Amino acid sequence: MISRRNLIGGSAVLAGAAAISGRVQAAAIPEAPSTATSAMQPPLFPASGPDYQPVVTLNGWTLPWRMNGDWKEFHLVAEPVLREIAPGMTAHLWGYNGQSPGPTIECVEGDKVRIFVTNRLPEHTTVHWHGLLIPNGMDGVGGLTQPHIKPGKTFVYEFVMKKSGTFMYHPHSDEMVQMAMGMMGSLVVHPRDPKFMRVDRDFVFLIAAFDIDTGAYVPKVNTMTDFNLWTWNSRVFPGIDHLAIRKGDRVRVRMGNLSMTAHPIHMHGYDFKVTCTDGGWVPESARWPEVTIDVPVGGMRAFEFDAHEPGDWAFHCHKSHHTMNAMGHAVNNFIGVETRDLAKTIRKLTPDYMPMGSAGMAEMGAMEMPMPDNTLPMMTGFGQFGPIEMGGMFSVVKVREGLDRNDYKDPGWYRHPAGTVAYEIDAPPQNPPRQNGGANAAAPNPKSSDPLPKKELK
Ligand SMILES: [Cu+2]
Repeated sequence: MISRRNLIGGSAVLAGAAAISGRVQAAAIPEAPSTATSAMQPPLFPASGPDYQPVVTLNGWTLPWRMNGDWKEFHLVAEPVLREIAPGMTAHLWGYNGQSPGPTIECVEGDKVRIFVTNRLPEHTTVHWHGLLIPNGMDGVGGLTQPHIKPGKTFVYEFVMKKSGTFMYHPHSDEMVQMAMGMMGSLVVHPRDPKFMRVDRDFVFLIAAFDIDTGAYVPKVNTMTDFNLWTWNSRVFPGIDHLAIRKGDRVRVRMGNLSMTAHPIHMHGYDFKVTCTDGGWVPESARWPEVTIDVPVGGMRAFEFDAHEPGDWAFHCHKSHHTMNAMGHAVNNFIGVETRDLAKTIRKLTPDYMPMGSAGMAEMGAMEMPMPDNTLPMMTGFGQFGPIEMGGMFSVVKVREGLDRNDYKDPGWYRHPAGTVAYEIDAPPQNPPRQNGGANAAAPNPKSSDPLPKKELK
C-alpha cells in the first residue's frame, strides 16, 4: 500500500516505494510497443537473467519488457486493430498492441512480473492470466476479483511466476464479445534451469474462430458454432507461417484453444509426445505417442519431436471443415449430378453462381472465380505439385538439412531425393468413374454380397 508518508518527497521516494511495495504511479508506466504487421518477428533472446531458448510466435511477436529493479515490466494496450487474415482479407478486430492475437509474453520461472494494462477499447475490459498460479486479486475476473478497467484507464497486475509452462491471456470482461473479436495472447514461462526441457525450436500459437460475412470486416460476435474462418493466431491458410526447422533439432509446438470447439491437431511424418499442458509439464512416464492431439476448448497442449525426417509435412486441424475458408454451409451436394443446365438457368438470376462440382469440390482449388471484396476462397493455395485445396487451420512443417540455428525463414519447397515421390505408371486408360444420372445410370447397384467386379485390362 502507498501511504500518505510515501507520497511526500516526490518521485525519488516513489521509486523506493515501488521497489518495496510493488506499487507504481502513472509516471512509471513503461512504453507500450506496437506492431502493424502480421509477419513473424524474430525471437527475443534474454539479455539478462537465466538463459532460455525463446519461443517463436506464428505470424506474431514477443512483447519487449524492461527491468525495473527486480521487476520485469510489460505494457499491454487493449485496442481495436487491423489484422490481415491472409493476403486478400483484412478484419477489424480487437487485440493488444496493434495486433490480434496480442504479443506473446515471455518470462522465467521465479520472475517478479508487473504487467500494465491500458484500455483503449470503447468498453471496459480485464486480463485473465490463464493457468498461472497467482494471488486471487490478480486473476483478472471483472466484478469477481477486481473492478473492470474502464476505457482510458490503466491497471497493474503483479505476481511471481511460480512455475514454468505454457499459458495464455484473455479478457474476463464481456468475454464472449471480446474473444470473438480476437482478444487473446500466449504467455510462456521458461524453466529456471536452462537445461530442463530445453529444445532447439519452440513455436507457439492460439486457435480461434471468426464469423465474418463475405465482404464484411467485423466478426459477428453472437455466433456459437457456425464460424467461417478457422484461425491460428488470427490467420488462415495460405496466410499461416510455415514452421522452418533444422534437421536434427528438438522441436516443441505449443497451442492454446480459445475457440468454441475442440481441434484435433495432426502432424504428418512424425509421431510426437505431449510434454506440457496449461496444467504443467507431463512427467516422462505419463507421455504416450500421438500423431494427432485434441486441443480442448480453453486448454493448451505442447508436443515435442526430434526432427530427423526432412520434408514438407502437412500440419493441420483434422476436422476437415476447419481446413476450409469462408463457405456457405447450406451447399447442396451435386456429386454425380449433371449441373450444366441448372447452372445456366441460375446464372440468369445470379451471374456468378457456381454449383458444387458434379465430381466433388476439388476443381475449386484451381479455378479463378470472381471474388467479392474482402473474403478468401474456400480452398486455395498452391504447392510445387499443384493446388493444395485447403484453407483455415493448415500449415507446413518444413524440416531441412543445413538451416542456421534460429533461422526461421521459409526455406521454400522440399527437393525430394530422386525416386522418393509417388508416381504415375504407364497403364492403359481405365473406365471413367460411374456417374449417377450419367451414361451408366441404368447399371444395377451391386449388392454387398456380390463379388467385386474384376478389372478388365485391355
Ligand atoms: Cu479444428
